[in-house]
Amino acid sequence: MSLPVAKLEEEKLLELYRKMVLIRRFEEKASELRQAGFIPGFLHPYIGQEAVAVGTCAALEASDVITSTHRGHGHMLARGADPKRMYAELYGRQDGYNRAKGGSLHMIDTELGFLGANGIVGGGIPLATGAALQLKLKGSKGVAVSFFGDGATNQGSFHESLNLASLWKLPVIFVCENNLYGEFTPQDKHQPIRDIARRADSYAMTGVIADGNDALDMLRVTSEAAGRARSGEGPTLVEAKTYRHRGHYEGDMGRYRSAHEVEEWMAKDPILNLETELLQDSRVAQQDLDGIRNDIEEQLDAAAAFAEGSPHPDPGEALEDVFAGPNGASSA
Ligand SMILES: Cc1ncc(C[n+]2csc(CCOP(=O)(O)OP(=O)(O)O)c2C)c(N)n1
Ligand SMILES: [Mg+2]
Repeated sequence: MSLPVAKLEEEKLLELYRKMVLIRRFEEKASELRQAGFIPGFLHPYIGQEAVAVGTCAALEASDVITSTHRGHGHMLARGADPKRMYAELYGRQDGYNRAKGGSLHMIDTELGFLGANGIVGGGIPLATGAALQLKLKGSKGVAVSFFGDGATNQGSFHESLNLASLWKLPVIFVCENNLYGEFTPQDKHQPIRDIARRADSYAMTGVIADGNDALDMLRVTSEAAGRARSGEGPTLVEAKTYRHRGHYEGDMGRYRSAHEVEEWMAKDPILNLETELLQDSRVAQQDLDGIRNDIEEQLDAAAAFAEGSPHPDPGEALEDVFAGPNGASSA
């Protein structure tokens, strides 16, 4: 059951809406820019899953930290990242978040508490667990959140992290985005259970199923989990049931999914659903929503222009900020 819309102030509701539309349009535009040849490499679009990142991050404090996945743009934007510097990173330019050394799969901004996208499936889970240990040892009330997919819950890193986090009562929230597929493999062909939240039982921690297409439900569940974590009660495993609208990566046509299944989930579009709910309740006017959408278009046009105008990095910097150089020499 989600939070009743009536319980949230308009400003907060519109902020949830704005962030979800920002992610959706950022990703759609990134896809166009990639097709037009501006962005090299792989992109894994987050379209369809926006409510998970936005609802979860809305429950966090600025001092909390998150770890992400190969499908990480949505998490980073939900955390408040600047689309200009994100596009510049995707373009491989000097003004990108990591001066073009992170790219889509390893973009990071520790100042935002965004401890990185991660090309290693399940790789962010022990990082968040370690960050939670640090927060606990420092005596802070901070919380670490790890986002990961259904496929990642078959990795050893998931099980090892949940085990220690529960044993040491670490302030961490494990958010599994169950979008029903690991790459091209449906969930019933890669694991013998449907409800991943059940895996919490093995580690004596709270497991919760949430509607991953409902930002308000994600906000409610995360607020409760963060409350437990901050008061020393340890970790929670949240399973967000959701769906990616597009293929695994840009260019994958997703032909392994039935048209019926895709249609069913398209009808549960998290942005359209929030929009309908807001308008039905007359909490906001259509023109408020249109205004938000127009601002986002302008912001993203400016961001793409910024990326295009940013210089390519100097090839002489290639060995800076890396841990191993030629002959094993460290330049860090
Ligand atoms: C350790 C590791 N194994 C395999 C891969 C290849 N790979 C990339 S994404 C992916 C599927 C991950 O599925 P899931 O965790 O459900 O995330 P989703 O793509 O659905 O968001 C795989 C197997 C990888 N990047 N890292
Ligand atoms: Mg998946």
